[in-house]
Amino acid sequence: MSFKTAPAANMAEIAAMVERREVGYSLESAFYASQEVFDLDMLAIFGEHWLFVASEAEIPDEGDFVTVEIGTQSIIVVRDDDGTVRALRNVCRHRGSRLLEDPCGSVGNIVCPYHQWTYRADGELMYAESQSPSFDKSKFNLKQVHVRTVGGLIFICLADEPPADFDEVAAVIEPYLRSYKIAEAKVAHQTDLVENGNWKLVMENNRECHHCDASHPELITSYFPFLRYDESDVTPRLQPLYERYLKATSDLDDVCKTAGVPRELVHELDTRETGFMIMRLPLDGDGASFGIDGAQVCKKLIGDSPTPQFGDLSLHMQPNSWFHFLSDHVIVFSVLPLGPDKTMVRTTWLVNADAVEGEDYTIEGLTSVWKATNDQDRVLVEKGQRGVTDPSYVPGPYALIEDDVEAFINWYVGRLHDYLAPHRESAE
Ligand code: 3BY
Ligand code: FES
Ligand code: FE
Repeated sequence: MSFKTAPAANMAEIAAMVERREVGYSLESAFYASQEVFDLDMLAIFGEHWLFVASEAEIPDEGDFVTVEIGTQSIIVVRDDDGTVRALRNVCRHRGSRLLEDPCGSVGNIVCPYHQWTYRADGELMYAESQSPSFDKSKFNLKQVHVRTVGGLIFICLADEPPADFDEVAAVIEPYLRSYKIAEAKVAHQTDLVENGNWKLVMENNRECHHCDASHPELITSYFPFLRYDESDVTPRLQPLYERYLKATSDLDDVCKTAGVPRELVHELDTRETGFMIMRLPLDGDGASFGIDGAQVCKKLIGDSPTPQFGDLSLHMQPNSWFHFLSDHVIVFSVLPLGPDKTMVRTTWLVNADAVEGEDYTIEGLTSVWKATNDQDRVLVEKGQRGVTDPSYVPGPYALIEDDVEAFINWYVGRLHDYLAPHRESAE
C-alpha cells in the first residue's frame, strides 16, 4: 500500500503532532479521537505490520476458516486442501462482493453469494459462469495476503512488503512456545468484547500493571502485580507480596532449568519493526494457573507442560496482541480496531485437545478470571477515552513502571514518523 492512498485531510497536522510528541508523556487528544489519525493508523500500522489474528487450533481441518475485520478490510484465514494456512482477501474478483460473512466456519470451496464464482480454499478460481471464450480464469484468483505461523499462532501482513524481521522474531519466540503445542490444542471458548475506546488505549492499558492492584481483584490472587518493577518501585504495603514473588521466582528458575526451557526475558518492544517482549513469571498461591489463588483450571495439562507449576509465559507484541501460556491452558488476545473510539478485543481460551468439558474443565472455571479482568480493563479504557477527549486533557507523564506503555507509544510514533517521511519531504 502506498502513501498516496492516505487520507489527504490534515496529514501535515498529524506529521506535526508526531514530531512534537514529548518522550515519556501520553499522546495528545487527536491521536485517540480523530478519524484522520485512525485512517492513518490503518495504513501505517495495521497496513504495514504483522498482525496476530488467530491460532491454528481455530482452523484444525481443511476448509476451516475465520474471517478477520480490520477497519474496512476483511480477510479470510483458511486451511487449504493441502493443510496449508492461507490468508485471502474476502473480496470477489468478479464485482467485488464480500464472500464469507460468518466469523468462522468450514467450506469445501469458497462460493460467492452474488453470481457464484467459485474458488478453491487456496484462492484459485475454479468456476465463473458465462464469461467470454478469451476469459483467463488464472488471472482472477483471490488476492493472497502474507501469512506466517509461529508456534501455532497465525500472523498476517497486509503490506506488499512485510517487515523483514519476522524470521528473527519467530526464531526467538518459537523455543518458548514449543512445549505448549498450540496447533494441536482445541478452542474451549472465545469472546469478542467491543470497547468504546481507541485501540491505542487498549494496548496502553495492557502494557502496564500499575492499575492491577486497584482494578483486578480476581487476577491478582494469582498474578503478581510486579510487571517490570524494580525493588525500588515496591511500596511498603506490597513488600510482603514482593518477598513471596522473589521466592516463587527462584522456584520457577529451578523448574525451567529441569525442563530445559528458555527462561530469560527478551525485551524488544520498541527496538525493531516487529516489536515484542517474552518472559516467564511465577504465579502466586498454588502457582499453577489463573484460577483464584493460582489454582489449576483444567485437569489435563496442555502440550508438554512438565508440571502444573510452570508459571505464566507471556508474549506481548506490537501492534495488536498479547498471550498468556499456562501449564493447563493458553489465552490469546487480538486487538482489532473498528473506529477511532471503538475496538474489539478477541480472547480465545485453548486447552489440551483431549480435555473434556465438564470433566477436566468448565467454561466458567476456565474463563471467569479473565472475563472479569477484560471487563475491568474495558471500563478503564472507556474512562480513558472519555478523559482524553475532554477539552481540558493535556498529555501526562508516565510512571517508571509504565515503561512498556512508553515503549508502545515510542514504537507507534516512530512508525508514523517513518511512514510520513515522504509527505514531510514533499511539504518542505
Ligand atoms: O495481560 C497482560 O499482560 C497485562 C499486563 C499486566 C496486566 N495485564 C494483566
Ligand atoms: Fe462475486 Fe459476482 S461479485 S460472483
Ligand atoms: Fe488490566
